[in-house]
Amino acid sequence: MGINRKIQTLDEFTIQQMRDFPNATGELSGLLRDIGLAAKRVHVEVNKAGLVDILGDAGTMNVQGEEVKKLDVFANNQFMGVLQHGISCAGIGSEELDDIVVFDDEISAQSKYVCLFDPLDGSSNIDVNVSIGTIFSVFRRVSELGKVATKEDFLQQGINQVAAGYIIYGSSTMLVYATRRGVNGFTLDQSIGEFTLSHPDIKCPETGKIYSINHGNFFQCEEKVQKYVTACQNKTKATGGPYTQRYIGSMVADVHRNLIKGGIFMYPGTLEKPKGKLRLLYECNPFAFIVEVAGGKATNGKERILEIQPTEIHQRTPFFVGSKLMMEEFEKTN
Ligand code: AHM
Repeated sequence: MGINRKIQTLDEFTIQQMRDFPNATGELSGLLRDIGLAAKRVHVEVNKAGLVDILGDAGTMNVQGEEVKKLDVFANNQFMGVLQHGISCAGIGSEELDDIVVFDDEISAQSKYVCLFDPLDGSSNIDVNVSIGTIFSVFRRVSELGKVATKEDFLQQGINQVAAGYIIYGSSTMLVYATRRGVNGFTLDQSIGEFTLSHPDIKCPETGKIYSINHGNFFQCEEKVQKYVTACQNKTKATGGPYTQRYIGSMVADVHRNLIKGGIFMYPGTLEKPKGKLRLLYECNPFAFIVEVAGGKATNGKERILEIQPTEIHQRTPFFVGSKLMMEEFEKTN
């Protein structure tokens, strides 16, 4: 029987990438494998969300003062669990946790990496069967190996990310991750329970026709954003349009679509929330890294997301991300 050599699993792919670096220890591959395992467990629960009692609120609020859904709690526990029990991660920061958690066992203290994640982004969409996702960001520690990780390991500029990625629980479940070398997408093949390479070397189209923003906030946004959105609405064939507005309210799905098809995603500051809604460390930084590696751009409207020096784990920022030329047109708007 012939072997289909075209199929490459996430593990095989990361190990193959590692072979190009003779000094690599395999820790990053291990970390990605751990994340893949948690993602598969979350995938199973997301898929039966309508059948069992995991819909609805868990009855608590997260540290952002938002309702925590039961699947959020489950996903958080899964990602935290695999990272704590693996050998590659010295500590985590999560949207669902008030503060960072550093692992103080001997093996974790020797681990090179820390990981920040949003275990289930777009959770308000769970009850209505809309795509949701997990987002993660990996940094090399700046603190001394052998000791427990510190806050400084987490409060690094996004430019220092070693890897970043997301899992989208959609019509199929996909894991997409970036290192400086490229962005690759893996689709979960349920027949073998493995993420397999389906979208090698993803590039974000230079331009596109999709703009994604919550229009309900239009009159709350600064003038520059209003002008750009109006310009998007006024695009004609002659000026590269017409444009299409697409906004699911699940950032993983919105940015994933724009990454593949070309487009711009915006979550600006509003009068009520001048810093916007999205979190720098585990929502914007990872997507900024992925989209930049794929050839696009990401800013807070004034500066590059990846150059912002974070001061707190849960800080928010306005976020604009997408195809290079669309981002440049937005930047030029005044
Ligand atoms: P969540 O973690 O509570 O789901 O919030 C994050 C989500 C993003 O996925 C999405 O882009 C945004 O919130 C949508 O917010 P809004 O409903 O204000 O447009």
